[in-house]
Amino acid sequence: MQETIVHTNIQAQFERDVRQGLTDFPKHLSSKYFYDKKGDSLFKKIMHMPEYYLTDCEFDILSRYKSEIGALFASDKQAFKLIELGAGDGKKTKILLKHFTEQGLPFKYQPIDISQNILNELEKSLAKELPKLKVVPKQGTYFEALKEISDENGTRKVILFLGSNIGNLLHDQAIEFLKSVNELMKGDDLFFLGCDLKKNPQTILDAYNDPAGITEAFNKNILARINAELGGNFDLDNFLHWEVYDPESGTAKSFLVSKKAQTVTIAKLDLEVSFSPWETIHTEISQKYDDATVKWLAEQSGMEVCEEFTDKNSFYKNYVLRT
Ligand code: AVJ
Repeated sequence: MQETIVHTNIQAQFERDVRQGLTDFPKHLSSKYFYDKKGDSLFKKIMHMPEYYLTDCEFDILSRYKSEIGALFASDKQAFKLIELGAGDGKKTKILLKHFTEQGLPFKYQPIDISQNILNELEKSLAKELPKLKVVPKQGTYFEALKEISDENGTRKVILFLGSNIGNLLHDQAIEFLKSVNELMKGDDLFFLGCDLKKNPQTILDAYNDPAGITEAFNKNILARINAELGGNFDLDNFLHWEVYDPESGTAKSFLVSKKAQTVTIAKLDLEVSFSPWETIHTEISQKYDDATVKWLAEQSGMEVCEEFTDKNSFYKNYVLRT
């Protein structure tokens, strides 16, 4: 059975955020709005691009260390609930789910995602591929979902947060988020966190700047969404996708840059937005980490790093945190 979260109207929130972001200076829009049906499918394409190394690295780590990870999650063969925040298509998680099922580990799987569309697809594919697995999907944002994750008569919890999704948060927001995770965790509950690491800056820029323009389309999808859902008249060709990476802070930032002076109307918001030539809309951050920063984030949130797994190039790491 599908559990549904009672949320403050998603559409109303979208309208408020768009109005706020496009009337602020400098302008900004949140990357959480990339993910409608089109955005989900563009992100799937990104994960298959040769330049987007993150997915392959995490896939390798999980494949290589699935036994060690299983032993950690099912300590003393105790039953546990595997909760995944931002489950997506579950491609990487399925490595673990399959291995854990084969090993007869006693667990239930609770994927949480903002996209109902993605959850439905995931549930369908799991029913086919792993029919014995108990799946309890939940739709909502991480924050909403976290508030509602119940403590089922003390069953151990293992929370997955893969794909360097934490990288969309500024450190302050990440700490706030990790604190709310920590509040849920007791005893030997675990938090399994995927983090993209600092590396050659060119490798990072290439991952967010593919020549085929898939990332560009993904970034611009937020404008397409404003057009479709809020009656906007953005001409996507009048904007440039621009990526920068600061190797000191480890922050990659995405922008949409207005190629000329232009005015856009958003009918549903009764709003006119003017752009100067080369004015920016900041849309996303993709933070890159190192051990010291992850240790610091964990400590700021009342947790500690107790284990880590990396790939052969040390491009990416999965950290295990406990309270
Ligand atoms: C899904 C947030 C991890 O920041 O790397 C991919 C999204 N943006 N290409 C990332 C994304 C541009 C991705 N995360």
